[in-house]
Amino acid sequence: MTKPLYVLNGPNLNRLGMREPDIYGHTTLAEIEALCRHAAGTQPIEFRQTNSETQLIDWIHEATDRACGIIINPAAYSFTSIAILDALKMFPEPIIELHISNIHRREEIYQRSLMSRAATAVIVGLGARGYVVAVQAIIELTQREPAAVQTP
Ligand code: CA2
Repeated sequence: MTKPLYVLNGPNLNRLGMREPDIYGHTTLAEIEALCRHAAGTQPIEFRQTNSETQLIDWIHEATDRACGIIINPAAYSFTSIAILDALKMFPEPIIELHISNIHRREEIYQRSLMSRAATAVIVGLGARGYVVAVQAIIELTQREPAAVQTP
């Protein structure tokens, strides 16, 4: 059975497309979900959003038992949550951390994501298109054969 890909979204991202379009664009989270499903083709996706840190941690634990990869936009928890970082560190498959905006061009409080230490790759600043790129990349990463063990 094909393992699902988890696409997890943190606080306030349910308001995308409604405010601050100069930073986050005009695309709503529902539209982003549709883009992800289209990009994923036959790969099943669990696409979720929560405003709760606890819920994100529980979903990462759930993913650890059943997912082939995680794409996560932890939003503001990127800069504060060691608990989410610890949960991500337990996840054995590829993780892509994603931010719609280029956090490195923003105010200092938005620049140092704690999550990046656990991420296989990080995508920032591509807007909603970043999710499509992340889905394509993580499918490629998860389908890659593990490196052959060299025997003498
Ligand atoms: O660029 C991103 O994807 C962020 O993760 C978004 C977070 C922000 O704290 C990060 O620095 C970068 C904030 C999400 C706030 O969502 C909004 C949605 C609609 C309108 C305003 C904010």
